[in-house]
Amino acid sequence: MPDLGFDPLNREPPTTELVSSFLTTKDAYDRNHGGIPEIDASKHHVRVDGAVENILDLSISDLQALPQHTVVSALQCAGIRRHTMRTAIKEVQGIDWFDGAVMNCKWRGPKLKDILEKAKVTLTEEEKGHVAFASHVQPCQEDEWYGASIDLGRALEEDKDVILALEMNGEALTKEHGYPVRIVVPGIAGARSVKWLDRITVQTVESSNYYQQHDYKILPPEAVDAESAEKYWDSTPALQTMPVNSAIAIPEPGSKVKRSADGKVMVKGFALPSGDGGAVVKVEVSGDEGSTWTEAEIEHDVDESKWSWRLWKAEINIEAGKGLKIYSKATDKSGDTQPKVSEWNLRGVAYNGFGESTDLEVV
Ligand SMILES: Nc1nc2c(c(=O)[nH]1)N[C@H]1C(S)=C(S)[C@@H](COP(=O)(O)O)O[C@H]1N2
Ligand SMILES: [Mo]
Repeated sequence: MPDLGFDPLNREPPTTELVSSFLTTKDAYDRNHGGIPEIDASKHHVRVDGAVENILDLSISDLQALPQHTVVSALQCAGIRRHTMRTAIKEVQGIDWFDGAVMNCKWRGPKLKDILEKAKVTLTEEEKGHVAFASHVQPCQEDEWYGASIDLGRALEEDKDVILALEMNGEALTKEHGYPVRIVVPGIAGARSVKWLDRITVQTVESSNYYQQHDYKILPPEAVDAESAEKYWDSTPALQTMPVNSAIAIPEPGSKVKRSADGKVMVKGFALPSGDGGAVVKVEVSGDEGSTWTEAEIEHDVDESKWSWRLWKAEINIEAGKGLKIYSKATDKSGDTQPKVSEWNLRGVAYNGFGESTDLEVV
């Protein structure tokens, strides 16, 4: 395992800031397993190979010359809300992410589908292929390179909107977020949206990279520590689609909240659709541990899409007191909704129990 000799950049913004704008144009979370490279875009290439008739070697200007697509999509770390899983259930392994490991951005670049059509994939549908993405520009903590893969079927489906993003919110990607090119796979755990992309390979197996094989999986509950997890990694599928989710940004946990004259409190947050479920259509909020729910008002935005988050707000009735809790619960178009608590797993990924703000003092 490479010893990087430094700690990669991993941080998230406060959720109060996140919900201040529909598009996350500043201060998006950072998740890195290695360093952040300085890449000269004029020398950067993406090689497309594997089970294809035509091997391609695409420069950034080649990518810019292809038809460009704009996709507004949330991108979230699989570990988002891990803090709630470890505090609500029991200890897990991984960075202690709160609710802010998500950004909602306008991505732009060529479609992966168009590139694979140029390369002419030779696998048939029955062969159930995979498309592997890789970045070899620098080593990571657990592997010499970073890689991930998704199903070939998803890559080829027009309306899954998988793109090679050159831009984020109308500007070239920043180096932190993958300049000059990253994959963006809407609806899928952020781990598969490979930054500083330099290779796309069509193959019959998943990416062999550590982060596809030995991380980012919902291990069964029998895996309780690193040792007992070992025998489950190979048989557990790689995490792909993310579950419907929501989080409360305001009031912040631990804060003192003053009710209005008629006993109400304003609650604000965001909600994320499940990987294939279509947009979030309903958000409910409860100030009495889930006995009664108030439907939140979903704020609409010109840029919203089936992959984007929804910001919401609700005025709820709540009794005065200490140590109080507010819950949120989102439902998407296909009816996917959040359970009160979702199943514990060792790596604390894909937590989607009710959104919560705890330890509130309401006066
Ligand atoms: N090359 C590379 N790509 C990567 C990663 C990485 O460490 N290296 N981290 C992945 C993970 S786990 C996530 S959640 C997202 C984070 O993207 P961001 O840093 O732009 O927020 O990038 C993904 N792509
Ligand atoms: Mo991640």
